[in-house]
Amino acid sequence: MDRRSFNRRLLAGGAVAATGATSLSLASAPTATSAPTAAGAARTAPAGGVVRHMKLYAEKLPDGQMGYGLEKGKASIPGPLIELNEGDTLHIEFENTMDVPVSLHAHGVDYDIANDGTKLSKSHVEPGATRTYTWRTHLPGKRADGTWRPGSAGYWHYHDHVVGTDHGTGGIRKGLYGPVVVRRKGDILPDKQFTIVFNDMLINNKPANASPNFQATVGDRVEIIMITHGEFYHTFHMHGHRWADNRTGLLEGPADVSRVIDNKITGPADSFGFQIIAGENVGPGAWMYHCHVQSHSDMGMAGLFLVAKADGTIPGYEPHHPTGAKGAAKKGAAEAGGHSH
Ligand SMILES: [Cu+2]
Repeated sequence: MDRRSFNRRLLAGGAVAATGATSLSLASAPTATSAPTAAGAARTAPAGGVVRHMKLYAEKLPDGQMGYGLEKGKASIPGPLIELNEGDTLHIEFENTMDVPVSLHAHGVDYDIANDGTKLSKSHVEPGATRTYTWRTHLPGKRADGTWRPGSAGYWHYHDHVVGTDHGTGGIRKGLYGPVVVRRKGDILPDKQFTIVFNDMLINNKPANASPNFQATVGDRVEIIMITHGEFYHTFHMHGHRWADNRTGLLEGPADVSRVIDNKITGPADSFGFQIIAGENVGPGAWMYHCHVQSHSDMGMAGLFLVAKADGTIPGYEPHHPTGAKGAAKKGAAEAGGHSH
C-alpha cells in the first residue's frame, strides 16, 4: 500500500481514543482491523461475537436542544455513531443528566422487552438515574423450518421514546437521535463517516440557513448514514455520486442487480447507508446534497459535500458564496454528524 493509505489505516485504528471524537467506532478498534490482503485493498469488518460496554449520557444542550454523548458535557446532534459486528452484544450504561425522564430505543438490533426504552415497558430512565440497556445482534442463518432468518447487519438508529410524549416526539424534535451500523464479516470499512438526519425541515437540527457541510479528499471511501425523523417525507439526493440501493450501498460485482441510484425517498424513522469514493469519475468540488422535495430544498434543506484535492483545496469553492448553502470549509469534517476514525 502507499504511504498515504498506510497512514490512513493507522488513523482509522487509533483516532477515537486519541481525539475523543463523537464516535464509538467499536468495529474499528486496532485489534479488530483486518489486515489488507493486497496493496490498496479495502479493509473489511472482522467476525463479531464480542461483548462490548459503553457509557452514554442524555443531556440538555446550551441552546435548549437535547443530545446523547459519550462523555458528560460532550453531547452532540446526532448522537455518537455506534458500530457493531453481527454477533456482538453491547451493554450501554445510560445516565440521564436532565430534569425530565428520557430513554434509549433502538431500531434493527435485538433487545428484550425490558430494554425497549419505553414507558409502557417501564424501561425509561428518571432524571438523575442510570440504567443499562443491552442490545444483541445475530448472524443470518436457516431456521428449523427451512426459512431464512436475516442477520442484524444494516444501517440503523436509536432515539428517545419518552420526552414530550410516550413516543418521544419532543425528544426526537430536540435532537435525541443517533446512528447505528451493524456490519457483517467481510463488509468493506470506510475511511470517513458522516451522519445526515432530516428531522422535520432541518438537517441535524441545524438552522435552515446553516445545514451541515461534510469534507473529504478525492479518493476517500466515504460512508453516509442517512436517517429521517419528524412529520414529513423527503428525498435524499447527492450530486455527482451514486450508490446501490441495497444493504451496504455497494455492488458486489457485475451480476449484482441492485439498482444504482442518486436519489432516495425516505420517511420518518427510515434509515439507510452507502459508501462512495469521493470525487470518483467527477473530481473535486463543492457537491451539493439536499432534499429533492423542491419546497424543502428551497427552504434550506441543502448542504455541501466538499471534496478537496490532495493539497486540501476545493476548486471553484468560495466558502461565503451567497447561495444560502452557507458554510466554510472549517465546518467540514468537524461538523456534528461527522465521525472521524
Ligand atoms: Cu424534504
